Amino acid sequence: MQSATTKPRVFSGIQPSGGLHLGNYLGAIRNWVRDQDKYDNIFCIVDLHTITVPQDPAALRENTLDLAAVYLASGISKTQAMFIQSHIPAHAELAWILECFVPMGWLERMTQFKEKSGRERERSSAGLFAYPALMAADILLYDTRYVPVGEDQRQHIELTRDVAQRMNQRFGELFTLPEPMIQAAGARIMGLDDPQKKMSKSLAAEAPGHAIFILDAPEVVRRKLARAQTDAQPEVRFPAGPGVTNLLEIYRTIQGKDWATVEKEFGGKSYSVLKTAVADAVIEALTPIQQRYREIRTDDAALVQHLRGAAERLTPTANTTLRRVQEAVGLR
Ligand code: ATP
Ligand code: LTN
Repeated sequence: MQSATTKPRVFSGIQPSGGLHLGNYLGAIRNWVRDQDKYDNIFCIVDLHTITVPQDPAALRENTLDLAAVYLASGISKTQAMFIQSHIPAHAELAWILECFVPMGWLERMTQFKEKSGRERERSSAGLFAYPALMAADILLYDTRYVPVGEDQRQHIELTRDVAQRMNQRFGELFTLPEPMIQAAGARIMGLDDPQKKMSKSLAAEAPGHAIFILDAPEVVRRKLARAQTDAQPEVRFPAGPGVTNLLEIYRTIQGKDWATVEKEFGGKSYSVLKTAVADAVIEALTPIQQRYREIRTDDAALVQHLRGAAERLTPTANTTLRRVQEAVGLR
């Protein structure tokens, strides 16, 4: 099925599982803002996925609104569809049907489940196990062509394609097959405390100096950068070690400069000069986002109304797909 516009449909799912960090911004959100006019986008805040691991209810509510506000503040246009997954019941309904067509063996092979359940497998929720079927439902409900994800989610997109193909073979053309859209050379920002590890929400929860959050105040940004790991050299020299390379990568990505330019700019300079320049660049990039974020969060009712409105507009599309599937399997 074709969407109403001729632009390809893109579905992005983001978990409201905690504060977004500089890696999320430079590696993902900024690119989505830049490319938003090329696609027919759906931005989904996947709260049903987030409860597959224990959450504090008040924090989940707060993180959900925060995520929506940060997206808008970062420049995602209000004309783009952005909604909360649990506001459209068809996601959970289609997920159930898909679960009945996904063999346990496929789910057991999922790397994310193995990693997240770890040694607590017996105690982890059935929802965590079935997570990929819900993700498949998100994508398939809207006849999605492309799904922007990190490399770690490729396996879930494969499973989505596999279950869609399996049902298409059995019942006729029910679903459009989606493709992953993986950034060829997106910035890969590393942890400030350990530049061998990718900056991530989960590591940030354990180590306060690991990540700069999009909503960090300027003095917090400066403090975290002042403590960031550098090299064991007296000044910036090339080839630089991972810590200095990461700081230069942050600076370079924000400023849109190439490597040769930043090497000339910082070669022979002290680490404190470098760190001050990085802090200035980060603060300059984040300050307008934070200002808009604060404005948006002064009116939560309007934000919720915006999200509800998008869900209402998308519901007929989601329900059309759901009905098609229900009829095919004999539920209507
Ligand atoms: P978690 O720790 O829960 O896995 P995360 O911080 O790694 O979370 P995701 O929610 O998995 O972030 O990713 C959201 C988006 O941000 C994805 O498109 C992902 O590729 C991108 N992203 C995440 N971390 C980085 C990073 N360090 N550098 C660049 N892009 C990143
Ligand atoms: N599993 C994804 C989040 C996610 C998603 C989706 C991404 C849920 N549903 C649909 C793309 C499309 C993650 O953890 N990043």
